[in-house]
Amino acid sequence: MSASDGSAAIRRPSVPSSPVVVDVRSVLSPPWVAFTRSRAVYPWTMTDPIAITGVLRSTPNTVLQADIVQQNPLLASSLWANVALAGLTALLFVYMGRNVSGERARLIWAVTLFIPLVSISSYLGLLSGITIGVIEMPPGHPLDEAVSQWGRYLTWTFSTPLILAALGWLADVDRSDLFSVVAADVAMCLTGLAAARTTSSLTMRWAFYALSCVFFLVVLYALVVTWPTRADAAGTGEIFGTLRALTVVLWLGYPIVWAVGVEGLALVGSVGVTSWAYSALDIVAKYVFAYLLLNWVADNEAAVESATTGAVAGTVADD
Ligand code: RET
Repeated sequence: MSASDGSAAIRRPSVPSSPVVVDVRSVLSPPWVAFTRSRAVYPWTMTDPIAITGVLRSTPNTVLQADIVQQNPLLASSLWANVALAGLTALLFVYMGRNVSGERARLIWAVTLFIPLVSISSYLGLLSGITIGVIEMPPGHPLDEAVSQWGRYLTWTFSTPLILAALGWLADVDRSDLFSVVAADVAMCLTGLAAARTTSSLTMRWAFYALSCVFFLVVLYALVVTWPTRADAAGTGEIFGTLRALTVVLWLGYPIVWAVGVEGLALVGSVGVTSWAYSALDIVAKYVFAYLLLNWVADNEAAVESATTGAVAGTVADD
């Protein structure tokens, strides 16, 4: 599938043409052409702006990387929408938390507030070009090159533990259980990052992907099997059930987007569409999730405070 937003990464032609040597400066006019060098490019890359940016990928310059975003309105809008929403959500959470006074409720509130704050940093990293880049795909991948938003996987290492900590404290799971699940979650994000950054071999990319899925299963097992019992015992079963359903369904969307998007099978060849898919998942998995949680905590502070304090105090809650 080719992108309608003009952002498709470059699909390998079935019959490769011979490379021709051109001076890239002769086909580009913006100021950053000053950084470019003459090099071999393939004729099919000459019409695609992202392809031309790809030609420049060897220049280690975040100005060029930021151009990847600026030249692609669909990609840029998927990032700016999240910066705006995360900002509004953070302000709303500060307001909603103004009357929360119990220690446990405040802990959940603080963790929840950090979810949009981490998100703003993540999206600004992508917008500024620090955590985005064009990478060459290994032989066998349907695309020659693709825009990798590797900063997403990196910052999930910080945001997803916050979500799990909030859920774990709500369900009053014990500290060792919470630690194991968060460790599996961090491993899931880092192996996902490794999958995205591996350019040497397609098999290795999918091996990292598979490993990440194994860690993901550990997280899912806790959310679906072990934590609900704890939440019932803590008296938070109902809200935990709602948030768990939201989390499980939405989190399953991320590996699916990876698999069908530009970094995986490239069934969706547009980086803008792939980015919007992640951004849409983020909006519900983070801001809607956090809003529901905080709203419930603000209205049910007594129930939160009366729960046993397994995770917070390091003791095991009664089943
Ligand atoms: C990857 C690819 C490798 C396989 C798996 C993945 C799972 C990612 C998940 C991400 C959740 C992110 C959230 C972010 C909020 O800030 C890394 C896409 C299993 C589940 C909720």
